[in-house]
Amino acid sequence: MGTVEPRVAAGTDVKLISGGQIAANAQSQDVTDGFHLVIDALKLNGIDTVFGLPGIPITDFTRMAQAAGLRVISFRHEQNAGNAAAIAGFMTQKPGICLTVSAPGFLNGLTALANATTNCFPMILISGSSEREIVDLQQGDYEEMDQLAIAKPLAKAAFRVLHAEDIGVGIARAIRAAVSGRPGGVYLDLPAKLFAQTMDAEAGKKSLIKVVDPAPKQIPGTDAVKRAVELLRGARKPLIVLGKGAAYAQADADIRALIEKTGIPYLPMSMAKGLLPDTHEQSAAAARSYVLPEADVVMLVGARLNWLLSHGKGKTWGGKTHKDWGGQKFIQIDISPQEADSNVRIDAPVVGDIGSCVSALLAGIGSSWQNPPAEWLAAIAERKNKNVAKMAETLAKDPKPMNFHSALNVVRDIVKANPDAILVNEGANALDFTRSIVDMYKPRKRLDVGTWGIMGIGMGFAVAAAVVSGEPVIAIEGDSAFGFSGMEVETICRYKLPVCVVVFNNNGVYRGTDVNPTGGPDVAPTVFVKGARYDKLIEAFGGVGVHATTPAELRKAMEEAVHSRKPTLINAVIDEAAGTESGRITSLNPTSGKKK
Ligand SMILES: Cc1ncc(C[n+]2csc(CCOP(=O)(O)OP(=O)(O)O)c2C)c(N)n1
Ligand SMILES: [Mg+2]
Repeated sequence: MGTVEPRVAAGTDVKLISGGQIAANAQSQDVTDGFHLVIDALKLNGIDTVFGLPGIPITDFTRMAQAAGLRVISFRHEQNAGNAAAIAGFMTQKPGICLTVSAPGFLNGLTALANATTNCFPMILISGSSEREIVDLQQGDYEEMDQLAIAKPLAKAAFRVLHAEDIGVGIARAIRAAVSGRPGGVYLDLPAKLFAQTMDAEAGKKSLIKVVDPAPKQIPGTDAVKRAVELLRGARKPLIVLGKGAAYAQADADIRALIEKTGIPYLPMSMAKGLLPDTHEQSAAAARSYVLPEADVVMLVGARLNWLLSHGKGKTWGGKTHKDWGGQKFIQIDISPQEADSNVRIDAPVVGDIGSCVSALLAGIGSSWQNPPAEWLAAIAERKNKNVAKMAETLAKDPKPMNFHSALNVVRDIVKANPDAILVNEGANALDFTRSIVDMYKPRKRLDVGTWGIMGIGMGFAVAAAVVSGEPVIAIEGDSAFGFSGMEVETICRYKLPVCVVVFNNNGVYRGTDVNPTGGPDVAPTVFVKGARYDKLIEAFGGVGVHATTPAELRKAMEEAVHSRKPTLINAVIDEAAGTESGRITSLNPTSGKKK
């Protein structure tokens, strides 16, 4: 890395010394350095865990952070460390920290940062970077890249710190940007030289900032609340949609009170499942395709009208064509004033943090609230009961080989018996079936592919969920999905985390039945090695591997895993013909216009 030339704070008489000496010197009373200032700034702000992967220029940082009492969780690939940081942020409302090396490590972490921004998860990607003078002149430094410029469009905010005395401000700005307003991913660029810069310890300490009120409440306007309450009061067929913003807000008691006091049926989006138990009588989840087009007033709580809600229009909402408005009026509770009208007219935007908005609405509805008309509730109950009965029938079957339903019937029981366990979920069929079959009972217990439907979150989320909560984690993984982060089973074993990974092995992406139309030796692009034994993978690292071909075997293995808290990977063999193309979103596939 060449010699270090620390920029020294004015008024100090610190000598220029080499990197090795700095570390030794930094332990003396009067000198500190970039390494320690970053660590101290994080600790000062209540950060207790860092997810990352060591290498130049942050190897020593990871050692020093551990020595200073931070928990440093080291991964096998930065994307997984980044996903861990992002979901830790979602679970705790504190920014999750991901630490990477320069250029390639930074790029590996960037997908997680972009995904965090898209999903409104607060995280800070801290990447070391190479010599600015060389990078900016493009003179070919080791891992040369203008990382700040690349991160900017994908992050909520991006900063670079060049001088040790600015570290306090840099960390403070990164924390505020990550958690205030709509949370998101923040990039913090720390050039190699910064870590070794020294300054007077006392001045260094004074330069740090403990962020006061990092995510200030945002109180909605009284007019906006009144407008929303009136619209809701006049509704004949009201519906509430809970999004993951509502789960993030940790306003669980007030959200439940609002739903129960108004008597309005609600739909939880995927990661809002469990905000109220999925078995709640007001849940309309099992009658989704009935309530969306039928509702006349829909209140969105921390849910955006993006593709997951068919943009609030089209046939899903009762519109004539895929672009037509269905006629619903919308109330939207969201922290971002720019969210309303993104897709359809929002008649009553309520802008503020979810907690403040929901409590204002609770006050606004008062004590003389009339439940929605009985016909509306009865019509929903009728559809719901019918669908639930139909599902129960399907779940009771015991086909050979095991299919998604018979396997998920087991998972459903295990989650019911362990409502504090966290469920991580990715795949296509493995995702969609799990979401609709496995009931959640508590808030923020379901973590999944989110807004992008991204594969690869599995093991990063599972590690973070276990580290942050100490609760058992159950990861239901499509075999393709698992492959994106599968090497982290070593990380799970290394930290002895109570994670039970269940690979739904149907021999491929969506299905294992495709064939190569040319008859050539290559298998079809969606097909993997048939009969693969993913359970063997975890055995290499001392974990428990189980091969399960029946629901009974799966049940036994899952019960043991949750009970023993031992790292476990169950290879659950699923009928390779059971899945559908893209799971539930087959229609998003473009179809060829060319006649075959
Ligand atoms: C990063 C990323 N790459 C690719 C995809 C496309 N994709 C969607 S689901 C999926 C895998 C589905 O197969 P599997 O996980 O085995 O689930 P199954 O349907 O077989 O249960 C893929 C590759 C994606 N969503 N994200
Ligand atoms: Mg599969």
